[in-house]
Amino acid sequence: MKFAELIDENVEELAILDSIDAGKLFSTGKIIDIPQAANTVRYYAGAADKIHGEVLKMSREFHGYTLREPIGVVGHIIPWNFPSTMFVAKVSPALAAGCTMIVKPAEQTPLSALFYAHLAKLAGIPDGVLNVITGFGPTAGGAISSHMDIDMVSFTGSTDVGREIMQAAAKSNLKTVSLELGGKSPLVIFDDADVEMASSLALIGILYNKGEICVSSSRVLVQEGIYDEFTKKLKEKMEAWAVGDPFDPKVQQGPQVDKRQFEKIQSYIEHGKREGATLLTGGKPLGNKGYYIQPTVFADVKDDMLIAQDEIFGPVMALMKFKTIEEAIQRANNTRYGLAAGIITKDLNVANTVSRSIRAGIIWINCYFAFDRDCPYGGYKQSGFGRDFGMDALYKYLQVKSIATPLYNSPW
Ligand code: TXE
Repeated sequence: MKFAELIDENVEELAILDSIDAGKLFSTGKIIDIPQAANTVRYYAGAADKIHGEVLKMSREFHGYTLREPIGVVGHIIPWNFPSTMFVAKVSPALAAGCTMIVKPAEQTPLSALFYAHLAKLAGIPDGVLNVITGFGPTAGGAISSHMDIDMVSFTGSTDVGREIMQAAAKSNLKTVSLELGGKSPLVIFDDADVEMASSLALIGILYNKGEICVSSSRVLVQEGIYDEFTKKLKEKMEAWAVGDPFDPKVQQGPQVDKRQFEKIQSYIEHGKREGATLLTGGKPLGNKGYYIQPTVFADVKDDMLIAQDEIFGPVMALMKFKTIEEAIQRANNTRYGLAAGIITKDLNVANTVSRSIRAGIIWINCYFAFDRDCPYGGYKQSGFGRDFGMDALYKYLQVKSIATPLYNSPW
């Protein structure tokens, strides 16, 4: 609770650090990321004294019960796109579970992690419990995933690195692994949707945090009856979107995190053009200084195009037209990922059918990005396994011990 209080007292500093490091909007850091980080810490602080096992219904001769014990030493390897959110999402349930831990922030964004460690110390968390080690992936991250004395690694990042971490865990001490990986999330918009609302959700879904968010709505499937009207509105809104200095309160999109990401996004844009998708808007860097990219939409995207299959992690949307609900479900699932999905419809039957048919860990109906500290967050398929947030995240840092004792005289 004290740690959460200190985060609240340092909202501006933390938001500034994340903006400097990642190009994130200072305003959203100050209003959303950092206050929510404090609330997440508070949520798990409240859970810390509510961890208990069960009394077992063993055969009549035994009294049996389970204990939930901390899994041990945890290595958290986190990415750069939400440095504060990721830090607290990993650290606070592990602390509540009674684990000790080492956090390795991404090399692009180490500053807020170091500041959180400082605040944790001020809050009275004993030395050695919460440790932060900065460094690069293959060296510092690799040392964590292959370490013989680390009991678990909790990772958020790319699918390729997730694979490497699993291999390192298997080759070392078989540590428990939790992976939150990439996504290519569909937003499915049906004919009965309010086009104004649907186009705004699609816009935010791809442009929030400059598209550097694993649950971005990077594939937008629109039913044919409203496709033309939707496309027109979306284009207008995209072209009015303000890109620039993340400290300017009027700006809605800052620069991409670094040169590598900036170049990766551009190479996908070039791919989209070569693959024959229609460039509806954007498609170029913005200005000649800094890693800014125009909000970009490709229309007429086919499922097998690279821009429909790979995680671009930037402000680039793949727009598709569909006819029937069956086609929408089949195409929404036509991806190796399974992190999130959105559905926009007024028809409850359609919403229920589609939400149960899409293989993804989070489904948003008539909304998008409905995050909450109480809402488990994680993937199906190659988006990984294990959950952050909610009580599921607490349980992943705990292991179950069964204890049995004869109830009366020993049966043997
Ligand atoms: O991620 P990496 P990168 C996706 C997104 C992005 C792509 C590449 O598509 O364009 O990944 O980003 C550490 N052993 N996501 O290269 O490399 C690294 O130091 C152990 C999706 O930045 O996965 C950092 O701390 N650790 C994603 C963390 O892993 C290693 C968020 C993430 O970096 C390591 C970020 C290794 N061998 C990128 N190599 C999401 N799911 O939100 C790197 N790391």
